[in-house]
Amino acid sequence: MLKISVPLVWIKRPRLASSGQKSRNLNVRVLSTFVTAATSVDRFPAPALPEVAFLGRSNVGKSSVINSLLGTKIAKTSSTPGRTRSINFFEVRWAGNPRPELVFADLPGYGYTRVPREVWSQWSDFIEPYLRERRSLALCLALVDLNVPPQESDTQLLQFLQSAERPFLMIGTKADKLSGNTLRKALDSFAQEFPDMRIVPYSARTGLGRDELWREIREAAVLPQTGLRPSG
Ligand SMILES: Nc1nc2c(ncn2[C@@H]2O[C@H](COP(=O)(O)OP(=O)(O)O)[C@@H](O)[C@H]2O)c(=O)[nH]1
Ligand SMILES: [Mg+2]
Repeated sequence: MLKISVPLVWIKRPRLASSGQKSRNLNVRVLSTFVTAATSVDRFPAPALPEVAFLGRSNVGKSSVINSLLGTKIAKTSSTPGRTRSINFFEVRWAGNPRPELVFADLPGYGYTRVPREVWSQWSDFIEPYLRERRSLALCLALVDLNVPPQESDTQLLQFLQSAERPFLMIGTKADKLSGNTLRKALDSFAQEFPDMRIVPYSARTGLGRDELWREIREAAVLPQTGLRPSG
């Protein structure tokens, strides 16, 4: 399998916060609104806010990670792989602030072999144009299931993001299913497969990795470093 080496500078450095020490530990509620489910480029919402895309194979836990970050069940989860056929956009704002700050995009999962032709045509019709051309896309989160060995399709996605020069971060999902030792082994196997790439272990069940991921999102989207995170 092809090895990819990604420089550590992929994630943009944060702009220095002007909000200062006082607001650092603020724990503000995050509110989210469903915007639209787009199945073609002309249906994408206007690229007005920094956007975070959630990518990964079907069933890896994309919608669950979104819900855990937002502290709500806004993104539909399913135990049947291949359910999301559209890019689902969600606006995110902090409680008390009337305007949204960023957008989350839940993308259709790849690697669902039962409908390869359909998935391929989706990829070329609107997913690839989205990833290549979306001006507002600030960060791609490439989700991998820590309970499944690294897959060829994950390598392909990471290669694609690299070739498109998109900042990205790997998220290792369903970490709660592994004990300390097996978790370490799983992380090692991903580190071997994808050297120099950071992977954040995550659990939508326990909240492991949530604060760290919020920090990464705020930095990539150049949002003030206020310590904002869902309180509910
Ligand atoms: N144990 C555990 N299960 C999870 C976690 N995240 C997702 N799942 C389960 O994995 C399945 C697929 O999740 P979903 O978010 O719909 O995946 P998507 O297809 O990538 O959007 C569902 O049955 C979830 O309950 C997690 O952190 N821990
Ligand atoms: Mg989903």
